[in-house]
Amino acid sequence: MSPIHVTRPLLPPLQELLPHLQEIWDRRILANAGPFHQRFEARLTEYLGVDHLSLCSNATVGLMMALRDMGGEGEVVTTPFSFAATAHAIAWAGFTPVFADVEPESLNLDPEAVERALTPRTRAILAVHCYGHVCDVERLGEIARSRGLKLIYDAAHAFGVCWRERSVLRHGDLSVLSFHATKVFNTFEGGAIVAADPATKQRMDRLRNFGIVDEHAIEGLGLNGKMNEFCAALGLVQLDHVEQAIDERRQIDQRYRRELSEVPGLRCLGWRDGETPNFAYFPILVDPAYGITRDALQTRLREHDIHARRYFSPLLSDLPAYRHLPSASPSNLPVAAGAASRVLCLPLFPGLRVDDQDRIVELIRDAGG
Ligand code: T4K
Repeated sequence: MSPIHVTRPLLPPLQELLPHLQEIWDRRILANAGPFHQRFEARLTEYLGVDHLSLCSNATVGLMMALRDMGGEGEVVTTPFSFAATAHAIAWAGFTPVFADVEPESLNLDPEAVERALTPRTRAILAVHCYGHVCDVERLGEIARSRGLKLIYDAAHAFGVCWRERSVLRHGDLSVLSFHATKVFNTFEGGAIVAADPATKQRMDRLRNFGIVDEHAIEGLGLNGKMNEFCAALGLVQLDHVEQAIDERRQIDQRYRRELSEVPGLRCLGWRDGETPNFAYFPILVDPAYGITRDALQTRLREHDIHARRYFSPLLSDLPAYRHLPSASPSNLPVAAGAASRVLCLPLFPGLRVDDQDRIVELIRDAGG
């Protein structure tokens, strides 16, 4: 039996991509906002229901650009319960991360903890729609507006997610998507920055291309954050398949939920009313009542070549780069710390076979004490 990983990339039939590759080969335009880049950017903007979107090379660079666009220095309040890219982007952009705790239900930033973390040096809030679950966008929006702060969303997990029937990417000043191989929608590597207004999109377009305005002028501190023609062509083809992929994800999610929700000591993370999810991850929280620990359950599954992952443990506040920060103190982050010690993300991807999922469920049921 082959191993079952936490995810497996979505790939379209190769034949659908080959004509696009032929076009690239014929044209020899490989990069720098070529024809596939332009077509994919336009189609994705429409598909996601947003107004202003800039493709980029990956979400980490997208976050760095979104943050660096603020200029200057200061603090950015963020969650410790995320992938390393979230805090690293803040640091690379020249700001200091300040960690605030998360809410117990969603494991997203707790607006009250955000308020407590604000200081005169705060410049922005960087919230993460963790697992594609929608942050408390209304309250975070109010806090940012009333304090004159930028509100940026790490939407790496939130491709296609809606809140109250509109794209969640319409909230905040900027939202950044990831199209990494492991995501609901992938272009091998890639990402996009969604902006609230055309002027911000124009700044993002320049930033990702070294700050080049035209042949004679380069403004500001740009970098190379461009998506290439191969990734853009793949993105166009992937768009034709992503809805079916999300539907398959929904069915797998529902089966896990049905089979695991009654297991004592296990909690499946759910959504708030008003969310249209993308089923990006299937996190469970393993409580003492389950009988064995999260780590023991992960090991048990691994013995059967099933590779569930501890997204997100360790907390960002425990990483050597950040643990010296006053906000990284465990007493400041009890909810996040509890989740990091109990969370396990189960395999979830289009193509996960029903019999394999049944096997995973059975192992989890049997492993509990
Ligand atoms: N913000 C958030 C909240 C994020 O979660 C991420 C990325 C980012 C920002 C940054 O986005 P990008 O700059 O990457 O666009 C994985 C991904 O590498 C990472 O992109 C992702 N978050 C994170 C949650 O998960 P690892 O270290 O777990 O990856 P890895 O290589 O162990 O892959 C996990 C499993 O996926 C493997 O066991 C097998 C499978 N896999 C992976 C790859 C790369 C495949 O089957 N094929 C593949 O090509 O971080």
